[in-house]
Amino acid sequence: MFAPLRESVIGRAVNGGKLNINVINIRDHAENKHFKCDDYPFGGGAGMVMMPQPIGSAIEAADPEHKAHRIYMSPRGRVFSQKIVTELAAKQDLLLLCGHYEGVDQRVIDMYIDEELSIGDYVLTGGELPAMVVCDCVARYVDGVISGESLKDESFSKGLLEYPQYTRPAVYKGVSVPEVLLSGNHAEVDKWRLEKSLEITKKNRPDLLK
Ligand code: 4G1
Repeated sequence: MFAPLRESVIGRAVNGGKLNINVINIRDHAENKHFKCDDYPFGGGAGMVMMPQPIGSAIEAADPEHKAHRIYMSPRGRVFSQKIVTELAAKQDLLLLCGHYEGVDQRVIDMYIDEELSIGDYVLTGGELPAMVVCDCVARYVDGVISGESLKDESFSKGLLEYPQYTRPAVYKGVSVPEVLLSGNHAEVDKWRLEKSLEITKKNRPDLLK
């Protein structure tokens, strides 16, 4: 499931030794004959719950001295944001637990987890994609993963959605790039970009303007 983290920007950073991503299969820590990791919920109801033993053993093996900030990816968590990315980027080690089925036994959350994070309000089959979202966002802040310039640019435009971007050719299928971008007038370009940012933000994310 975590193959995407071996590709592109994050993959290159991993291969270049800038950061380590250690993927652990809970099943490898199951102490029962068939490596079973799920069971029926006490109290009844639909679906299955992840058993505490394989998860507890996996966490104790991965982080025996509780050096990592331990996160359970869960729809019950506080909602992930760029603010939280910068918080997490300050930590030396993160451990991300992913649920499946109806989630994990509450006792492993109470015993092992520091906080719960959600990437948003929709139903998923598991916490793996959310964990990859957190990895991708936080990895960008690890030294040497991307240029410091790219990180600076985000705080610059903070609060507004981004303006439209264009590259060569100046005419594509008969459609020209906005004239101002070819003018060489940097003050006019900045003014146009701010106008576009405001227009797009007003239309799609009026909440950001309040
Ligand atoms: C009730 C969404 C259940 C889902 C209400 C964002 C979703 C982990 C996330 C669910 C998950 C809503 C997330 C739901 C997630 C156990 C395994 C929980 C998958 C699971 C709105 C299924 N951010 N969802 N339940 O999706 O793990 O982090």
